[in-house]
Amino acid sequence: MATLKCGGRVLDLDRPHVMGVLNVTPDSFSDGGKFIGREQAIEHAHAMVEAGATLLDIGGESTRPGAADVAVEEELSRVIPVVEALSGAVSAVLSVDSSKPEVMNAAVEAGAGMLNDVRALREPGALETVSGLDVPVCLMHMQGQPRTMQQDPHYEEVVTDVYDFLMQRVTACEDAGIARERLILDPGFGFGKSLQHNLRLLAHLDRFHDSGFPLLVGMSRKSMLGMILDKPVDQRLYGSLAVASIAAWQGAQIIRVHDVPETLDVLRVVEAIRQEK
Ligand code: 7PJ
Repeated sequence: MATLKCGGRVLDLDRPHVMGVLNVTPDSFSDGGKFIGREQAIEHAHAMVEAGATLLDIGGESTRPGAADVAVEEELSRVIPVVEALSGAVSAVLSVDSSKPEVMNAAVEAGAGMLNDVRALREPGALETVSGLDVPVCLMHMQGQPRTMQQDPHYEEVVTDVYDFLMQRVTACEDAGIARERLILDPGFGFGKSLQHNLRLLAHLDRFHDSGFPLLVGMSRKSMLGMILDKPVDQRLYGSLAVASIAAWQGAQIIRVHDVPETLDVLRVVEAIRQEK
């Protein structure tokens, strides 16, 4: 059985998992800062775990296209109290979505069992910091920086380019003393990618799965769905479920979503079919 050791918890990687998004930012695009209040965030976290989320991804820095940078003190004050309140109180693995070494350190100290870095540990000090922590880390591909990444994304061949980037980050991690067994990969849907880039990556996700690393994907409510459907963010549930099922079918083990119970139904059905492959 393939497993992932997340601090005190062990995740069975032979089946797909739902990671519930818990934003503690005032400007996150898809829930409009609805869960910015600490009490509300914690309440929402409990609801997602009760609905079956086995991971929660707690983020205090909005990485939506055009979003402003957040100072480290501000990010710490948004994220750490929520991790402290949930650690020990919920059965889910607590993941913290951050690129800042200070936040990563404090998060694991407060009980986080996983780190999620949209910059794939490219910030100064991030590799060294994670090397000293004993939790898995998700390495995500992003071209450019959130503020400008959607202006003119460009690839020679998007699947190969993203794959090669992730393998380079795997090597950088190993060189820094981070064991392969701690690494999770994510092609980074929507991060410096056109609609066609995103669709090609999803259509060829099995290539990433073939690398042998656990795969995390996040497409929930994203603008790639808005572009296909011509619908605003609050009307992208069915589109989100469609892409979740296509990712799970190709072996993605962690699906990062806003709509937990709906996605769980989809994953159960996909998994039942996959058993017969
Ligand atoms: C992702 C993420 C993603 C990983 C966000 C949003 C934007 N982390 N953080 N993968 N997206 N690993 O939720 O729409 O796709 S923030």
